[in-house]
Amino acid sequence: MLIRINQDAHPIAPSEITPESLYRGRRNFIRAAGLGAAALAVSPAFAAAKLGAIQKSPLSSTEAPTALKSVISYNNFYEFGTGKEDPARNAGRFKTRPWTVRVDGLCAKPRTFAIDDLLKLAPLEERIYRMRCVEGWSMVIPWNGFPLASLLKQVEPLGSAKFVEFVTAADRATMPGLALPVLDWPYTEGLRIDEAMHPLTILALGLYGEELLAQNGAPLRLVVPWKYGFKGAKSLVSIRLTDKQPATAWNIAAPNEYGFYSNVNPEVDHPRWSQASERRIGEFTKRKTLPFNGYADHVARLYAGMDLRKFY
Ligand SMILES: Nc1nc2c(c(=O)[nH]1)N[C@H]1C(S)=C(S)[C@@H](COP(=O)(O)O)O[C@H]1N2
Ligand SMILES: [Mo]
Repeated sequence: MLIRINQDAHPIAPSEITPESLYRGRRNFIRAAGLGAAALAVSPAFAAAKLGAIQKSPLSSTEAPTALKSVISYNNFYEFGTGKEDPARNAGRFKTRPWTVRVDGLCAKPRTFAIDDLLKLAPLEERIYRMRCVEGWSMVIPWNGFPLASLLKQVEPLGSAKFVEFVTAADRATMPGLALPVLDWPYTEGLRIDEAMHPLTILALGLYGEELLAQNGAPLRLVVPWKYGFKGAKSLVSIRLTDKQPATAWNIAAPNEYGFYSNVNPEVDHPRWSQASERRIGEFTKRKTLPFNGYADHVARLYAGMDLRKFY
């Protein structure tokens, strides 16, 4: 069962965590053993390719990144099922190439980008970000990507563009979770334009120096580190500039639980989960959750004068 690396029960004991070197070694072994497309297809964890040159960023956290094994096996991606291990297990038929993302709406130069266009658009950076899920767990993930602003500038947003809407893939043939009526598919998300243009907001194409695996939102996903994880829409197909606040899939599903802003706020509990503390995957004692997930110095000013209990 060499290729089934996603079967561990969580929480993960430190002793169970596979160091990255071992993960790479195992993958190289599988390649060397000549296992073909069929073997790779059942385990998207082994389909990733190494990314090119990656620049370090002063916006990275200095905290220790969560073990790669946890990052790729403990996921929320309901299009592949609602269990934490479902995405890694069920994403094997999902195709991430060829892939295009449409960027349009209120802009002068709407355009469809292929993944290779995106890779030429801006230098890839490493952004080590704290990530916090509304369910009460957190990770530190070394994303590889570039500011969303670099992409938006290419299409020349009009002054009337006040929001950005994100729409993600919804392919019934390869995403078994779409058969479940949990969300109003496709998964959609939104940001205010100033949030979208903020330097912390990135599009990620990889993590740990390799292309994203399907379970993490390949081939590209949004990452907004001061907001709850569900803002980070995976496997994006469309980015649209609008003048109205976009509807979001979680807000449609449960408006009293998920607001448009979704800023990490230890003082505003989710109706079912306290947001005051969190469990960092790989650790046992809980940590206190920080306002804006620790990014207050960067982003608190975006919300000056707003009642963040009302705009949750
Ligand atoms: N398309 C899509 N994007 C999604 C989700 C999803 O179910 N579908 N889940 C969200 C939630 S709740 C979280 S916490 C993060 C998890 O990202 P990760 O699995 O890469 O850590 O993805 C977010 N993006
Ligand atoms: Mo989440």
